[in-house]
Amino acid sequence: TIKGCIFDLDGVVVDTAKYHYLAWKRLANELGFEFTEKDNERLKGVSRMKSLEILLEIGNMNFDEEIKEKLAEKKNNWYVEYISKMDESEILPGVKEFITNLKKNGIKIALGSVSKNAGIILENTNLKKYFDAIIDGNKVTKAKPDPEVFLKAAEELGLEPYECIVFEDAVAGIEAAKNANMRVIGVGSDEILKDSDKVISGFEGIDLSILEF
Ligand code: B16
Ligand code: MG
Repeated sequence: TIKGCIFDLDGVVVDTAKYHYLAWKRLANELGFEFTEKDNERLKGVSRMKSLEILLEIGNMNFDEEIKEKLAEKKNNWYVEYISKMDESEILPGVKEFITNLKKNGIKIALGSVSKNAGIILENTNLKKYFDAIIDGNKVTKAKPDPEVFLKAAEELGLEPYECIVFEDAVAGIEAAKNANMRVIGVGSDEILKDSDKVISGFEGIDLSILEF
């Protein structure tokens, strides 16, 4: 039976995926090339530096390490500017109700994000109190699809991987959950998340039966 739920942050709990996209697009445009929403799917769940590599590959560009650090920092500054204006209204529909319901039923809750900015987002949206364990980009060294983030989350909850379910919106995140030997529910579009065990379009109207397989 399932004893813990691990939530990805960007794109699952809050719609920060759109802010990552806007900031990367701004950088691409400044460098002189287009960056589409479809391109952006490849960046979801991927670390900041790896995201930059993919972006530069799309734009057919390359820079030395020092400049790359600067570009990543520039993107992050824009991103932080966007997320610093966030509040509770940006929590995705049904998320709080679903998490509250899980807690009432004795299920433990963890955050499993590779973002180094997770803390600011949880703070601004007042969500910190819901989580029994918070694993973010400051606690992991390997980004998804590496399972590290989810394994650490399970460990901090005191659970075995098979007792946990992951909620993810990114292809890399689904792979990471599979690599951790966990069940994974995709949040988003069927087409993109076809490798997950189940797909939901969002949390509105979702009850505990979703955890049954
Ligand atoms: P940062 P998640 C991931 O968060 C995002 O999906 C991904 O787009 C981003 O590049 C990564 O965090 C790193 O974020 O630049 O804020 O450290 O989906 O694992 O919650
Ligand atoms: Mg995500």
